[in-house]
Amino acid sequence: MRTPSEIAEITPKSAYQNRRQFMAAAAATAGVAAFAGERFLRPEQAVEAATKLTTAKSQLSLQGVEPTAYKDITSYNNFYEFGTAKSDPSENAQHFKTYPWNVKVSGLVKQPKTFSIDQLLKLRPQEERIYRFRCVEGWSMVVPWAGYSLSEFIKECDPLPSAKFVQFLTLNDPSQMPGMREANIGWPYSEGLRMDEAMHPLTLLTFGIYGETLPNQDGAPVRLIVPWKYGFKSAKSIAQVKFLDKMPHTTWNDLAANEYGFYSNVNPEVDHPRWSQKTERVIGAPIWKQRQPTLMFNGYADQVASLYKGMDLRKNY
Ligand SMILES: Nc1nc2c(c(=O)[nH]1)N[C@H]1C(S)=C(S)[C@@H](COP(=O)(O)O)O[C@H]1N2
Ligand SMILES: [Mo]
Repeated sequence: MRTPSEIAEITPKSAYQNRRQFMAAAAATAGVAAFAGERFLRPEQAVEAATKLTTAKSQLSLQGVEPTAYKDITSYNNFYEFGTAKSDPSENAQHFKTYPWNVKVSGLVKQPKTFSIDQLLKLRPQEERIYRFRCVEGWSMVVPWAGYSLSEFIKECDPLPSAKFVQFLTLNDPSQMPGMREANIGWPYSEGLRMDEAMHPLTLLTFGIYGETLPNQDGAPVRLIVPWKYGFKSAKSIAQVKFLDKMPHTTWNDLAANEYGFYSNVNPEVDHPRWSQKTERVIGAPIWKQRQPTLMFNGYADQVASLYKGMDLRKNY
């Protein structure tokens, strides 16, 4: 997804790896075993084990579709706070602290509120939602998410009638997220939805995959999933939710407005300026099934097309 101008601003991976080697060497000098790397530098941060989630089946799941392997979902990631390569998040997010965790709700609400992750996890019964997932870069997966409709959470937030948009902000903690210092992006990661999109039952407040809590690299402890939109709309590791009367600024739109719009509905008819969106590469599929046609609204047209009635989807990309 990197635009030409950003590439210059993002430290090359080799330089980043050199810095890690340097840190390990510095630790050795300080009398700490170098072979253990950063793990030894931060002994207080244990790797969180995944916890089982009890989920009910949902009518909104895809039927008769084979989900992508757990290994692929958890090792081929975009999470720039932990680096820009697909393998960076699974390598660099291992010590990310996702408990305790709070989500702060503010803006156009009856009164600001803070929800702990424990409150959020049990606010509504967890459902398994098997959804298609399509990244704007042209690859796709099928993921068995766990969560409940974002609308259920929004009802608990008591937004005012003047709220027309909702913004999601990722945790802003460069001390834990090494990629934030490498990539020159206006952190924290910001995304947003129109209120009717946010209230649509398919929009999922997401806590898990494959019946377990989210691995850090997939956006633990809570993220958004909007299955008919390109993946970058689905903000990870959400720490703040704001209700607004105006469209919020969003990270990828700030970086390249001509390439990444606010709506970002999956649409095979509207190409990205630098590549076609007509087909997608299916991650983990056998070679003869690796390319498939991209579907309008990622296959969810029957459910969501009415949200955009009368809108020019070429202008509102
Ligand atoms: N905070 C944050 N959220 C993010 C991103 C990111 O870099 N930072 N990347 C987005 C993009 S481009 C995609 S495709 C999905 C990837 O989710 P996955 O790694 O769980 O497949 O997360 C989205 N959410
Ligand atoms: Mo993406």
